[in-house]
Amino acid sequence: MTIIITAFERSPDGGKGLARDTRVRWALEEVGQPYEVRLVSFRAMKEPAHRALQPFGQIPTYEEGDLALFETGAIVLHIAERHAGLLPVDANARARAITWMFAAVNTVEPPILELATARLLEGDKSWTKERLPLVEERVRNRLDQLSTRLGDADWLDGAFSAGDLMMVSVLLRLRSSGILDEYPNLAAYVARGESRPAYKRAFDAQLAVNTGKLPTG
Ligand code: GTB
Repeated sequence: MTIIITAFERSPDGGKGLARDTRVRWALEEVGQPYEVRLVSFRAMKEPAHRALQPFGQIPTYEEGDLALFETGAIVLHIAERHAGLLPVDANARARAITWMFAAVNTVEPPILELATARLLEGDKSWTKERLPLVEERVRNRLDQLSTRLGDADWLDGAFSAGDLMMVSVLLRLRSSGILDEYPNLAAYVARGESRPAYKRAFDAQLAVNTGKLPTG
């Protein structure tokens, strides 16, 4: 069954891999599933045909035969449950890996998104200068905790899993802030994720869309 995902026709990040289709591409590359991409404009995203797939008018979506999914956490979990490579076989280890997926999107991502919003969308507001340190503090608080838990391990719980895929994807959004570099073990963790061949393939594929350059190698 052909897997079709949606992505920005032109991502606002110009191909830095920060739009959320990258994490879905990465999961599909990790498990070796081919996929097709339907590119959507900002206008098309808000139209009924796309909202039937994604009620909030966003990308990415995932279609596979009769199944249509949205929300990257749910999409990556679906991929990980149906194909080997992203979740441990042992039931308890599997449950813990899924826990890290939820931690990534529910606990770590919100303050990171708040920071991105404060910088990109509210940078011109009179109160932003005063508010920004508070928002950055919330991000640092989460990174302190995550950094302590990761310690000098390569991955969050044993072998690389969908939990790491989601956590690395979430942390990548922080890179331009410089805050990630304050935590050498987290910066190295993200770099480890990015150096996986599957991540590189996913990154190159989204870059090709946004720059018109075909992936090499
Ligand atoms: N919770 C949903 C999920 O995980 O699937 C969130 C999906 C989402 O936020 N999609 C964004 C979108 O469609 C694209 S990824 N936005 C358009 C809209 O809401 O109208 C978020 C994103 C956008 C741009 C950058 N960037 O330019 O750096 C990074 C991330």
